[in-house]
Amino acid sequence: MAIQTADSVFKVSYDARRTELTSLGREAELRLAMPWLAGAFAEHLGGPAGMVLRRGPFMVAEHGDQMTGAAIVPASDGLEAAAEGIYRELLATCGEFHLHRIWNYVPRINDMQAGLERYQQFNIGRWVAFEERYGRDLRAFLPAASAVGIKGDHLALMFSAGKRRPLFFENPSQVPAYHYPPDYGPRPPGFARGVVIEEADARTVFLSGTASIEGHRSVGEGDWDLQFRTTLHNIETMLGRMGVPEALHGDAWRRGDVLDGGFKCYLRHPESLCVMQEFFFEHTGLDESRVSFVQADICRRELDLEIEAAIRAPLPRA
Ligand code: 3EB
Repeated sequence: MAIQTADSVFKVSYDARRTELTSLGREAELRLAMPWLAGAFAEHLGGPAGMVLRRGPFMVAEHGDQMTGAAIVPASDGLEAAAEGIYRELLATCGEFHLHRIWNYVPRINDMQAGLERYQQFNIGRWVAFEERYGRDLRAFLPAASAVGIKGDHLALMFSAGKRRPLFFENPSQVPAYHYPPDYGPRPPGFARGVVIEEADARTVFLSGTASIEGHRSVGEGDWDLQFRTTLHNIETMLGRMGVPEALHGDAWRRGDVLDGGFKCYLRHPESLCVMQEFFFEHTGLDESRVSFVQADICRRELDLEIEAAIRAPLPRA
């Protein structure tokens, strides 16, 4: 879970000159070449654990029912092969664990290469690896995810998996990404809109990267206000369906109705930071302590904003 705890094993940090994955005994750090803009919410995955181990290209830590890991691979050319290769390794590394959440960081995500956008190449490779592992039913195994741009030329992946099969959620006002029509690429993006993992003492809620998309169409090109409102509406729908509508209300966090976690906003244009902060804080009553902002390209050229959430919430009352 992407939750702040002192004894966490995997740390994600931003503002690195180049993307690096480092490990020192019981700790690993994924340093991302992604500009940090604002906010205090930081990701720490995992829990008190044994050692961080190397498995193929992955650094992995297991802690009870949970597994956390990350890998970086060079990806200047042929993103399709790079994605297929790293996803094949990932699915092998997970073994019997269920994938819950994957963060994908894709260099030059919107560039065209060999006649195809690099994000579309990435989607082909990811899909092929899931199909190889799960066959025709692959859609039933796709985790929550985000896929955004990163500087440099390393493809980076971070994941959270567990022994529990998650509950999967879709947004009825959006076409499931894994059913997007071929206009968006030869193979669809392989992710679920959200997952919930019910543990003994709490629930972990992963909301995938959420953008201004209705049906399968982007909404509000060039209009930050409309993109924000459409995105927020999608988030409200999803958090409602996942049983944590209160997570969008600052008051609920202050009352302790939400245990931990927060939101992360990817902004294509750093100069949109002030207006996006104002939109978010005004509409939700949340503040910098639970909402962070980074600069990243979004996987659709016309979109300027994507927002994700990782939330730990109490079990529903019986
Ligand atoms: C979308 O809804 C916007 O390719 O893993 C959001 C979350 C998006 C995850 C992915 C893409 C991904 O299609 C983009």
